[in-house]
Amino acid sequence: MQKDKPPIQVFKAFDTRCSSKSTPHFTLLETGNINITWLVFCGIDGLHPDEPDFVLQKINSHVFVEPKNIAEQIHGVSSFLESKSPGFVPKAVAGVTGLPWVVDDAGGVWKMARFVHNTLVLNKIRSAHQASAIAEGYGRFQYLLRDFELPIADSPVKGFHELALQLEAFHYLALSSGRALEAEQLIRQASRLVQDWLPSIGVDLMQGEKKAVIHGDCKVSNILLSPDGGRACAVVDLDTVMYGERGWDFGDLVRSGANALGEEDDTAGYSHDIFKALASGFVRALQDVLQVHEKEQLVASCQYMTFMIALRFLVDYLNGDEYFRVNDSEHNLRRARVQFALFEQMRSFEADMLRHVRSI
Ligand code: GN1
Ligand code: MG
Repeated sequence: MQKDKPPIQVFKAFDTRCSSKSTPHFTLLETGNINITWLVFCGIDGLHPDEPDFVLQKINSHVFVEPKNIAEQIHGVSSFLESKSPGFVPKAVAGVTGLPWVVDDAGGVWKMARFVHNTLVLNKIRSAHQASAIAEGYGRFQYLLRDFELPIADSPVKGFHELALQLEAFHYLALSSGRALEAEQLIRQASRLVQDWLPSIGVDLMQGEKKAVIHGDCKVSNILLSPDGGRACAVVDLDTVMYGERGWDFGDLVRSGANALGEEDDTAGYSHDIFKALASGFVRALQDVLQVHEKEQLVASCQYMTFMIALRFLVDYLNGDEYFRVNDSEHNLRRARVQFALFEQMRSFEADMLRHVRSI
């Protein structure tokens, strides 16, 4: 990870209320697999002197090939949400030029938002109580955006959450990658699933009608909870807001939240109690807009999204770790193994999952 401090002129090119005399202090946030994120302390908030004032990010232009679109989308979405539900997403900070981004001397595109104070961020869900708060947060996010027209209609990443491109890359790399031998077992497992399981997944999930505005990255840690964990205060990381299927968000949330071990462990630990709380919270928040076929798809979405992320990690491993940030050369392989294990665990709970969703 690039650890050089952000150029001071980048920060100064944002329209902040920081006095030009105060020297900002930057701390690298070691989370996130794509962008480089810095917490900025410049002492403008007397009420929270120990917390940062801003979150400054360099957008990864290898992944987001139109980085300015990402910043523009976030500004549009956050100002709309601010008018509907103040504080529910971080306030985006524009550049002094009035544009929602700042470009550094090397052409890198940066964005910035206000830090949201006094919240709790989890990487793993510990109770049904937390699960329902997190799921309601994502459900509410989709609900508030139900009639919103996105400023940028294109996907933030080409084919994001559609399996076709991943499958194409997988089939090619399984035959050509110099790392295929090390990943032999997972390649065999994925190939078998493509034959035996994939046909059970409808085309609508694979390609998407893409009518709903979704968050696109419903990790547990992208919801900021109240300090007691009982309420979602804010939703962060709006990089991937796009048109998609409501179930894509739900499936992503379940694969992130209903795994008691988290995605960086050596194996997975599906928790059906957490699943139940996530499903109830999500459906409750969306009950006025969730169509019958969308509700029916929720369980298949969990398998679909878990398989897809498993495949994305595997493809990236085979491709020499070009996409996700890794700590070592086996990192993506381990991540893929965890997601495939979670996928298999979820399949064995399919009937119970369906029964629960139908009972909500
Ligand atoms: C990436 O960087 P981060 O953590 O916000 C990825 C998500 C994955 C996630 C897995 C644009 O998100 O799709 O689910 O890693 N974001 C992109 O941890 O690919
Ligand atoms: Mg993200």
